[in-house]
Amino acid sequence: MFITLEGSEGAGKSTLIEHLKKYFLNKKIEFIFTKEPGATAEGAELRKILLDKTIELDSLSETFLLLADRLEHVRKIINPALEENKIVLSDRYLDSTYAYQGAGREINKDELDRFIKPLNFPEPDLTIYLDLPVDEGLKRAQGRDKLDRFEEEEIDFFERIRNAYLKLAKENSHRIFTIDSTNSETKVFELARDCIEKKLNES
Ligand code: Z5A
Repeated sequence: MFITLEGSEGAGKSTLIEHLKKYFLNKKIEFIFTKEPGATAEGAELRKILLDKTIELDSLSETFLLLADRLEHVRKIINPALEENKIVLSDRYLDSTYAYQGAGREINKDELDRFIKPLNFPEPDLTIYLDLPVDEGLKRAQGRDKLDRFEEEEIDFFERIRNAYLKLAKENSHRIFTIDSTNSETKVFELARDCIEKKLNES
């Protein structure tokens, strides 16, 4: 089963993943935890460029680097694990590209699809989207020392991203489950756990 986690700045994905890791370990459920960008050795090099705020990238160049990272990720980690029937849990995946590059960088969806579709990336069975008002997410993220290339963007960029996620969730209700991330950490975990358990029982 392929599960992805999505959300904008500071939505709480990393926090939720720590709870889910403990839950899977306790339940002795075999899983692979992974993330984008940067899960493979090659992707880690691409991640450095993508997050480096001293590097100016054209939006399409940024997209191609993210797609190269995803191709390495899918071919070297995701597909082999799915073939072994493992649960794969990825922190960000395809919806991030539609939200950040599509809505955030304002690349037309048809143009994005022209590059993405031929790559045949597998569709997640379940996507958990953590929804948070932009100002709250930025407040949470700004607790960090250094902001990366994305985190330095204006508030409108993040508003477009949130709206795009909400639209994606509406259009893909068969796989995207939205959690209100203004809930407590524990409540967010419980909602995600219940949703994953339901999906596991169905499969
Ligand atoms: N990107 C892209 O543009 N296109 C793509 O296709 C892909 C990625 C795949 C990767 O950044 C960047 O790549 C990302 C999009 C872009 N940039 N942005 N922005 P990353 O991997 O470095 O970071 P991130 O994915 O954005 O995650 P994050 O900013 O670290 O946020 P998070 O993991 O969702 O949040 P967190 O670290 O779990 O929580 C933030 C704080 O909130 C922390 O202090 C927590 O203790 C607190 N928190 C968490 N949950 C709660 C609740 N429920 N209540 C209160 N406080 C909470």
